[in-house]
Order: sequence, then C-alpha cells, then structure tokens
Amino acid sequence: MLKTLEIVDPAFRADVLNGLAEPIPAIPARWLYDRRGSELFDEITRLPEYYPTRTETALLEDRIDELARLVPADSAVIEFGAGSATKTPILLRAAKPKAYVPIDISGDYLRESAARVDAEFPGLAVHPVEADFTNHVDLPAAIDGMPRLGFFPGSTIGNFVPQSATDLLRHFRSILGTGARLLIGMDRVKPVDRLIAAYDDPKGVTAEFNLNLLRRINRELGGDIPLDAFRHQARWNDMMGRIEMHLVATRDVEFQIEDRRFSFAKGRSIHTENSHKYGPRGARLLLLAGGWTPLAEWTAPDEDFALILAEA
Ligand code: AVJ
Repeated sequence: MLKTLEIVDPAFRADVLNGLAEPIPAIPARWLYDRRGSELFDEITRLPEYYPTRTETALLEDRIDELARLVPADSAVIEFGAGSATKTPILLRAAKPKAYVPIDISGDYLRESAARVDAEFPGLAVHPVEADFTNHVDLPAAIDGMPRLGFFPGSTIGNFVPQSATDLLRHFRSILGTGARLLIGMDRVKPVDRLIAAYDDPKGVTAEFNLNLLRRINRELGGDIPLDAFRHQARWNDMMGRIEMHLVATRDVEFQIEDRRFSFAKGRSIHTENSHKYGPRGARLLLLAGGWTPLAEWTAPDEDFALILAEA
C-alpha cells in the first residue's frame, strides 16, 4: 500500500509538545486549520448559532458605499489571510482598487482564492503572497506608490491576546506604512448564552472542529491520543473578555507523542482557542495601542459586530 507521507511541520511539533507540557496545557489556535479543520470552520460559518460571519458580511454589504468613499482611488488592498469568497468581492467591487494582495500561510488556499478573484475581476492586478503574516512580509514591488488599504475581517484579531494583538497591529502598520488604512472586523461583547451557543452548537460541528486538532496530532505527529477521552467545551472568561475553547479529559488518560508521555487527570483541559470580544471603547483602544487611529466605525444591528476603518 502506498502511504502518503506528510511532512511534519517543526513549528506544529514544537507548539504541541511544549504546549501540552505547560502547567496550563494550551496549543495555539492556528493549528486547528488543517484541510479538515478549514472545512469544518466553513461549516461553522453556516450554522444558525454562529452569527459572526453572516453579520459581518451583511454589515459590509449594507455600508459598503459609505466605506468605499473613504478609500482613496487606485489603492492596493492587502488582505491578511486568504480572501473569503463572500466578503472580499464586496470590498473589491465597491472600492475598485488597482491591485489586490492576499497574504496567507496556506499556499493551497491562497492560490484558490487568488484564482477566484482573478477570474471575477479581470482588470485587477492580483499578487498573492505566501507568508505567515505574523512574521516578516515583503509586499510586491508592483504596488509601490499606491495608497494602501489593509483588510483584516473575520474577527481574527480576537484570536490574539491583547498584547499579541497590539504587536500584530503594529506589525501591520510597519508592513503597510504610515498613511495606510486598515479595515478590521471585531466581534462585540454580548450576552453569554448567545456566545456559548455560537461556540458550542447543538449539531456538534464546533466540537468536531476542536477535536480535529487531536486527530491532526495523532496523524501528523504519530500520537495515540484516544479521542473519546476528550470533550469539547466553550467557556466565557469574563475577566479576560473572551470565549475559550477547551478539550476536557472525560477520564484519567495517558497518551504518547513521539517519545513523550503525557497524563491528564479527569477534568484537566487543553486550551485550544481564545476569541476575544470587544466593546466600543476596547476595540478603539486596541487599535490606538497598535498604532492605528480610528476614522469610522460601522456596527451591525444590536451592536453584534463592528467594522472599523483606521489610519496609520
Ligand atoms: C475564525 C477566529 C474568527 O473565533 O469566532 C469559530 C474561529 N472557533 N468557532 C472565531 C472559531 C470556533 C473564529 N475565528
């Protein structure tokens, strides 16, 4: 039988082995997104309980004309993450930039979404950049001299603890340069029952998304974690203003990854994701701390979600 060899990502390996050995075990959320994880996230965005994607998309759609008036002509749009098939075209159609630069760590996703945009916008110069946007990024020389609009939708900023979030915003500022603009989506604080429902849906898609991380560890790192020994949990951490995803041991369990043994007592958890929620002041303060001055803000009905345009 032919076995497809997956090349072990040394960063994944290090994050898992070190993260599981921490006093409070935690694995960074970015590792949730292998192919299956990305498919499951896609499915999450279509769940009735998961409001962020459809709320942000509707908000963008409703207010795009106003927004486009604040974007200089002949701009380059730089998107942090491969473009979403629904949100990106709304912005490109209205803002009519000269160039579009999606930046993503996953080459496959990047090429797919770049090809889609290229086909839909014949006059637009599309320059995909395969890179981890938290690290050094070289923008293509082709956009030199164009006014820049960064686009960071999806409330992805919420995955970062505030210290890393401000570091990231400052990093965006150094990539885009002084005078650049940034359109960013941030999820708002709301009643806990709605938040929990969004991150622990009755169909169990989010549970599957979370547990898929253990599958990935077993497959890519040769682990033997019994999946039935962990269950998905969404918690609201009020002090930190965030939803946390955990994988909680349902019984005492031992497992091995490479030559390392781990033991989890019943009830101990692996923290797998943070999703910070911001109020109006918190959102603006985060941007200011990251070197961005808010210029305009649009919020969805019931203040469920905010899009903020800021200037470097
Ligand atoms: C893609 C990071 C915005 O935090 O809401 C959805 C990921 N996790 N359900 C979020 C996620 C569980 C999502 N982000």
